[in-house]
Amino acid sequence: MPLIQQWELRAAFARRLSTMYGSEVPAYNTLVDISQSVNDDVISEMGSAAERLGSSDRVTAERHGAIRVGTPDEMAQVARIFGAMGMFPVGFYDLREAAVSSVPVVSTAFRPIDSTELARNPFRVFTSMLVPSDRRFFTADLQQRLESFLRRRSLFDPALLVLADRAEKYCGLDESDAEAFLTLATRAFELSTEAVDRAWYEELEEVSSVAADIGGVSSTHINHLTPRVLDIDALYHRMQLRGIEMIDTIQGPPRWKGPDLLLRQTSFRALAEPRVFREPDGTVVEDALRVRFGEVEARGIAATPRGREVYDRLVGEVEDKVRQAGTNGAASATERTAIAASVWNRTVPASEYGLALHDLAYFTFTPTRRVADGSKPGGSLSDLIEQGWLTPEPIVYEDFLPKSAAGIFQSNLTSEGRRDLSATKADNIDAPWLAGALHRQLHDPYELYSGIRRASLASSALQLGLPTISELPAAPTTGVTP
Ligand code: OOG
Ligand code: NI
Repeated sequence: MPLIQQWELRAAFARRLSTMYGSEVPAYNTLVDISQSVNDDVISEMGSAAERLGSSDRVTAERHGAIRVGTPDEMAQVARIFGAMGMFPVGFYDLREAAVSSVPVVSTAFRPIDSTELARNPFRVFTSMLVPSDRRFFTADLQQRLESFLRRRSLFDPALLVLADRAEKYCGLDESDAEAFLTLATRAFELSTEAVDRAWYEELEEVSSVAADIGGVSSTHINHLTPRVLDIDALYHRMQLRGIEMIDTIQGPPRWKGPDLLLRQTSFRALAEPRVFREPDGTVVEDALRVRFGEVEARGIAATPRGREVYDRLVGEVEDKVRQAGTNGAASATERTAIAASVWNRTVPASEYGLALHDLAYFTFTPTRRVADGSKPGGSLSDLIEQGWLTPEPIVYEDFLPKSAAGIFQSNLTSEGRRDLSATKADNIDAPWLAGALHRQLHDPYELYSGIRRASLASSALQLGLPTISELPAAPTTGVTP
């Protein structure tokens, strides 16, 4: 029997989740339709330039999902299921710190990591894990009851995990195993029809809606599935015209005169979905919960550590200016957009060439100049770019932004939750800790991007007849300082 390869499992799983989520949350289908029509318009207007950050096939199929689990063991099981599909944990996000509201989770993203696999299908899943031991959110008593509730549940069919390990070991599955794996994996993320214990759910909800969504029920579900759009401002506008209530802002960098950088995201507000509850007196009633929403995103070029510092600095600068501009409180969304664009236009080089020259974003390189006039290539990467020896091609940002993720979580919470501000972070839950819990290497996003850049520089060096090309800028760049 032919082997269904891991990337085929990944692509098929993304399609099945999309069908399943669309049947559960029909507004998601509207979002996908509008995204598609925006993308068609951008491609017909801009032609091949629209495909600078990914082919139209890749962008059309591209999704990210978000899931939430309760324990390190559940997280490790998730890692096996995604490992089956060639998706590896990348990055550590501490939403406990990044969010203003009560979001007691830490997260990573499972995704393919090498260029070939990303080009085949870049499906990624933002995966969050509850931290019941964090005293800023949970008392010792609640922690103990929450952990024992979580210990008693099992999110994944043992048969699914067996198939997952098989797929990882053999780099794929035969057809019948693939079918079983995809069926079980998709089913694991369906919304359960089981009755929710009202008192337990509400007790957790007082602390955090996210805690209730994770630990208040005995199964997990996909929280959202996010299509990629080439013009997020156009999409935002079209959704509003359709009467869909959007959150106030587009998270991430503003629309400005330069190329898309990092990630811009927005969402429509969580919709009421019917759920069954068991009341304290034992009666079972139908009610509704608002937890799942629809998100959409525009992906840009991956920023280097230096570019990221500039980004973070500009976020702060824009916030300060917005505060100053607000007459009674904060400035309007329109004012904010204008302020952000002017700060960016003033500070950041507005071309791929400028971003590469100042080492603000990641690129691969193609040798473009011929040795005709006797001149010889040499010097730093910046020199080679400036003298036209190398032409940059952007590397797409495949990860997430903690501030945007916090904003996405927050904008869809029914309440702020409760947090003990006198308590401080008292644990060692960080990237190395998470790697231990996952029993796998936790990849550093910067190392992955710079690995792709280094490989391209090595091949460029060979073609230009240079011993090596260092990816580090030779001297501090002028103008743009983090
Ligand atoms: C995850 C929120 C973060 C993103 O795209 O930044 C996120 C969640 O709500 O579970 O999905
Ligand atoms: Ni998301």
